[in-house]
Amino acid sequence: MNAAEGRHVKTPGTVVAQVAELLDTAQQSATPVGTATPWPQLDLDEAYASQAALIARRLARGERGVGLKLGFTSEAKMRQMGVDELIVGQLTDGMQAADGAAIDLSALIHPRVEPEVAFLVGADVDLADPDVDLEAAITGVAPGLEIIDSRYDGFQFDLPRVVADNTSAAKFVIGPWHAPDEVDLDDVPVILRAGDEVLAEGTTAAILGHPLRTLPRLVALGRRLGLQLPAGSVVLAGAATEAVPLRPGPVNAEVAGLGTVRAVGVQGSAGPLGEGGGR
Ligand code: OOG
Ligand code: MG
Repeated sequence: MNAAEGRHVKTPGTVVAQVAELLDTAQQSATPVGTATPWPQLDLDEAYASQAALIARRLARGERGVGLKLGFTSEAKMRQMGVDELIVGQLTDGMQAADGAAIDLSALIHPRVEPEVAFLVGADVDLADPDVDLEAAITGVAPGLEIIDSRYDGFQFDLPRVVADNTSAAKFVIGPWHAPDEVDLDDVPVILRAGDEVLAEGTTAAILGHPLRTLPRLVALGRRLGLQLPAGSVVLAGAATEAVPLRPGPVNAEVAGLGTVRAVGVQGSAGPLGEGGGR
């Protein structure tokens, strides 16, 4: 063994761009990247560079950035996916669905749904400012549903792969907003249901002990990566429970005191709301 072994050799930018293209195409065609696909050994910085290139492709197609999401802020999620580090992904308007909207399952590979707590950023937050206080800029708290859809076959990935894949982000839905000082986020129950059937249960304490604790972590990561949090941005703090497969039919997440957010899985292209959405 020599000292160079185990040290990461920088991956060329063209390879990083190719990874972004591969994952972007996988998402657009709802076709997973197979485990046999040759894959460069990206380190975490390169994986975030690839994520940035992936988002740049979506923005070039006319999508707009609307916020950031955290991943693996709960033990339940880390255990389920076999990873142990908090990660950040980016949200666009193309991923957002209205509360109660139909989610077209045929446009997704193997979607899973998870309950989230969402924050609304009410003012431009300068992440370059070392004294920035993101919590002070939060003007709304809401229950959220995130639909994740790994572009890798079998949801199989390591940390750089899931980061390059924009943390499996696919769709998200935000429920009713509340003023932060009117809600209690301290260890309150979180329940994911399909109709009356409970799919998963947890508490907001599963999210780093308290969802607000995600904010300084997001600031630190966002600063390192050069991300922006303009006024109006949404932040998803991370799932409080494991994710479960998204099936046809209604699904909802309830965060006690915050209310309920809903979506409906539909097979085939989503028709007008109510047509397959109402049952
Ligand atoms: C990655 C996304 C993780 C969360 O809330 O922890 C995430 C995945 O599980 O595929 O969104
Ligand atoms: Mg999530």
